[in-house]
Amino acid sequence: MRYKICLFLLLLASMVAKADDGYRLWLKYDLLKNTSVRAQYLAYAQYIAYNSSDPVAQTAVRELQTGLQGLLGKTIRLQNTGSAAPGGIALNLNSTPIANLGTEGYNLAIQNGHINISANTPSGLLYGAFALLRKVQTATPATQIQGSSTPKVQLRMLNNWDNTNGTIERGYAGASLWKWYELPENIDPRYRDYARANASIGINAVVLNNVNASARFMTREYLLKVKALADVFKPYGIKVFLSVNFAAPRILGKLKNSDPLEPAVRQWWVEKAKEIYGIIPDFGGFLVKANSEGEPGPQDFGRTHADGANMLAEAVAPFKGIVIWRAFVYKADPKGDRFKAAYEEFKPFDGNFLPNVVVQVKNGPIDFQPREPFSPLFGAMPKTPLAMEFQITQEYLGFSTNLVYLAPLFKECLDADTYAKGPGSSVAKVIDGSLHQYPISVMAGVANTGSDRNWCGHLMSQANWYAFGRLAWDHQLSSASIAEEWIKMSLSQDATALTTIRNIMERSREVYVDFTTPLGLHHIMGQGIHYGPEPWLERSARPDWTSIYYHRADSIGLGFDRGVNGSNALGLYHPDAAKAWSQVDNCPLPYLLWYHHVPWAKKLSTGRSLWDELCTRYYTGAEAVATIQKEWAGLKGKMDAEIHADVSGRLAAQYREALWWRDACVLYFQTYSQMPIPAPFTPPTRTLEEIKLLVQIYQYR
Ligand code: GCW
Repeated sequence: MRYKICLFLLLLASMVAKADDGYRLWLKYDLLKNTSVRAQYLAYAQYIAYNSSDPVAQTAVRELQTGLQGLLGKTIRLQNTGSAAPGGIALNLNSTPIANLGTEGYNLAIQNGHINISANTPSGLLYGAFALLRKVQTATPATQIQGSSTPKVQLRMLNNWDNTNGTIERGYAGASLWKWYELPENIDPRYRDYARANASIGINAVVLNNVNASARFMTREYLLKVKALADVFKPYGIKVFLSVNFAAPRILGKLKNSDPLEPAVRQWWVEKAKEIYGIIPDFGGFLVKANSEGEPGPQDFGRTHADGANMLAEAVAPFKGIVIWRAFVYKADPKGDRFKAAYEEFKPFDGNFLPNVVVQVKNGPIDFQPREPFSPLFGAMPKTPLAMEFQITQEYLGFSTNLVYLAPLFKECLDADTYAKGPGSSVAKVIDGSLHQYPISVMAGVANTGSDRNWCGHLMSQANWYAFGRLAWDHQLSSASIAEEWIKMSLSQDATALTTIRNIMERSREVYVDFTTPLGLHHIMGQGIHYGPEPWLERSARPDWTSIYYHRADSIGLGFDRGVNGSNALGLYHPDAAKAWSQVDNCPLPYLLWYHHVPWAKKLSTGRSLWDELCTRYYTGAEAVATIQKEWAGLKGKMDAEIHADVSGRLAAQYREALWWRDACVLYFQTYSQMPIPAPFTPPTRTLEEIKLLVQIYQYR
């Protein structure tokens, strides 16, 4: 009897162990199912040789050994020599640097019967090791691994919006990973797992705390905690940065103000920088949100963004630190156009920043909407390195109930043409520094990680973290190829599953746009929480936090006129870029209501009136979620059951939300258009009042 119970428990344990909770992300390293490819790599699995004892190189060795042992099902011995005997893998730090590999690139080659991973630096070896692992994981034939790769952007960075109390601003995957109260003494093993996940996709910089920053991070007490994290990240090639509160000299230093031209204030920062670098010698620098949404800044004292940024830049310059100054600024002006705010405040300072200042610009002119045109600042600041700020966390994209693959959104912005130096001046070329020869290049993503067991809340949102890293490394990768890699490593290598999931991912963002903000609508979501529809929002603490400010619906039509007769935000772009959007008749439909106030009855290129097209998008968008649900249901048995069930549940929730959006928006805009819901769609069964009440349950305030 006892024996039977034991057997039963063992069986149960093995079943439990089998269920996948998503913790391992894309780094599962389960035995490679493709036996022929596995055999190809087994031919190189006798040893891993290395010639560097640097901690980062040692990480590469350890990761490669752990990963390959799992994937190939074989113990692999380590060898501390540069041996090039056949049958193994050599991690080889070049004794003479190879020019085209730069400081972080790597080369993979098969030579004399062994795989050779070579690089000029330990970080290069680490990225080479992860690249080889990726090839094995995705069952790439060994004959196809050769080649080199170098990152296009220098700092590939996550911005965590984590607070000292353990919450995360706009975080939808649990609490902060950083346990401030336990640090620096206790090191949660998750810190290391976070670092390895980042390193595996090429991320080499992390801002730990929210840009709405507590001054506390500048205290010695907290800096020691930060050092503890930096020590965990360093062997993974990751540098730590902090967001700073501009008023820290007043708050912590008891100075009378934080005026950047005040000598005592400048001295306070000089001393602070010395203290920080004394504790964390390879500290990266500061990220600053100043004079934005109530945060303190130089303008509080009649000074400029350049005055503020340069003061901090001077303080960190002796230590090779940098200052990343955010351009996310806008003033409450009912007559103005928020679209133009960042451009108007920053463009005049081009050329006035010190060389170690980077200005970080959100991808679009407003705020991480499901679709935005690229910010007009890209291409307009040739003398100031501009960093890209993408948002990986889905603040306006349905939190962690919605499946939205963001690589198409990132690519759309990166591939857009600014025409700054003629055709082909893409945003990507601005960001990677090649267009204007910026000395520093940065791509940042606001992180979607948290304490949820699967890190990202929605399992499919792991793909957004992954895609961000891959694109920061190489913005020329296609969103489909990134999706494929991720699916093969995270979900399934079954050919039909792969195609189905990739197709779902590739269209998911467009589906989300259709059922929330089609045709260029924007910023009509629930106030404050930014969840669910609230197009009827008329009053708020600021006019530019309402919905009516953006959609401008009236009895004539819908949309924001940003042309010459309107706000003329279009005039901020290079004329060749603006040309594509400036005429209502040939403005691409995804951007139509961003730039034009269009009559309800106006015939669009689809042959339908604006009103009919709007309804069509809301209805087909919502139904597309139902289709995705069905397709996903068909994948049962093709992947881990727990993961499949979790995504199914979230898709069902997404469909419920899609119906809210559809009903809320068509009923609300109908009060202006006064037109019927076109066939074949049936009008919502609930009233506008009913949907308002329903949605209000979520708009806690
Ligand atoms: O997207 C908005 C968010 C704020 C955020 C701000 C910013 C950190 O709603 O929560 O604050 O942007 O980017 O500074």
